[in-house]
Amino acid sequence: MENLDEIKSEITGQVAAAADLDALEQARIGALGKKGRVTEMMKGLGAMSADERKEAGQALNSLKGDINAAIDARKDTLEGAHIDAQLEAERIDVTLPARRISAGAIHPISQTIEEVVSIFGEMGFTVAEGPDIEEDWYNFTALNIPPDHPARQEHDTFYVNAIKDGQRMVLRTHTSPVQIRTMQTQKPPIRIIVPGRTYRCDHDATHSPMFHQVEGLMIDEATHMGHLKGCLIDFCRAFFGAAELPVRFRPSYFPFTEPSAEVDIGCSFEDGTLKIGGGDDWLEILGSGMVNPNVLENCGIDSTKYQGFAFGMGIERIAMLKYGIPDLRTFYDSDLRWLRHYGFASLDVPSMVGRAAR
Ligand code: 2NL
Repeated sequence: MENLDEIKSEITGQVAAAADLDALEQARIGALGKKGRVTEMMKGLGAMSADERKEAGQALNSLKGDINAAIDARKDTLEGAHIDAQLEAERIDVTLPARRISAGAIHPISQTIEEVVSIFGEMGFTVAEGPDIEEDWYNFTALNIPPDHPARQEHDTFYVNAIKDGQRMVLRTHTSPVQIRTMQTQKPPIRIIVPGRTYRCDHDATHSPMFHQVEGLMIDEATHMGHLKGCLIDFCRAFFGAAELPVRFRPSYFPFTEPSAEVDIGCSFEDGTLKIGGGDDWLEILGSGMVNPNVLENCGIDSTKYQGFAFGMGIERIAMLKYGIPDLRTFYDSDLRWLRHYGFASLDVPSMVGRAAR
């Protein structure tokens, strides 16, 4: 037999010199693999006498054990080095300042619509929506405004090129057409709240060609003026957050309601600044009335069996009053500094509660 000590130092030398796990595996195969050096020597044992075999077998087994021990030790070292290298490569500096998160803000118009819808939602109203481009009949005629009615001029209507049934289509001048569509398709009792964009050809400090309205409609067999008053008084007090807010109903006229009433809330002007609640002044908040029987009949509802009330308000106006926004035009400027000032946080991010991030 060859000199086992020399073989051992040669192989353990290769093992110790293996630069990575692949090289180590090659060294193992070279010694202990199917055709490895030590394996080949094991094969020679069969040709020996019993005494020789015993001695050589023990020596070879001991050599095998030493080589395996050297491989295991080298493997531990290489794996440790691999993990150290990985830790070094993936090191992160946790002391670096975090990236800035710029949070968006809810526009005051959206916030105000949300508030109105939620107050009427608690009273059992559900939201209804409809198209911005309407047929003349839904915007005017069904609402008891016939073609020659003077109210048509007051509405400063935008006409569009599209024509349906010989009639020019219009940009809706109020959200009432949605109530008309609802009355045509749903059976009473009806309780809906209708937020949306509306359009009138008018542009100055207090008018925008596009603005927002919320209208409401309730129809049932025994709905009366008392329901209208209770519902709208509760709304005004909830919206302005004043339980004792004075609310006044002032006779008015709309073609689509009879009787009609404008709703005012109590306020005062001290040193030119408006204070809502108390005082000896009044501020108009919304228009309302009992739905004109002609309107019910136009929608196929039996006006001898059903009656109801309706109301409408301008969102920009009530948002300006509640949040102290002085200029209507700023709603549509898309000025981010304005939005950061008047906008609302969408999430309760600890440093931004109640307002947009600065
Ligand atoms: C206002 C006044 C109002 C209505 C809207 C309405 C709708 C139907 C039937 C009857 Cl379908 N009425 N809407 C009624 C009274 C007043 O709005 O000043 N809006 C800004």
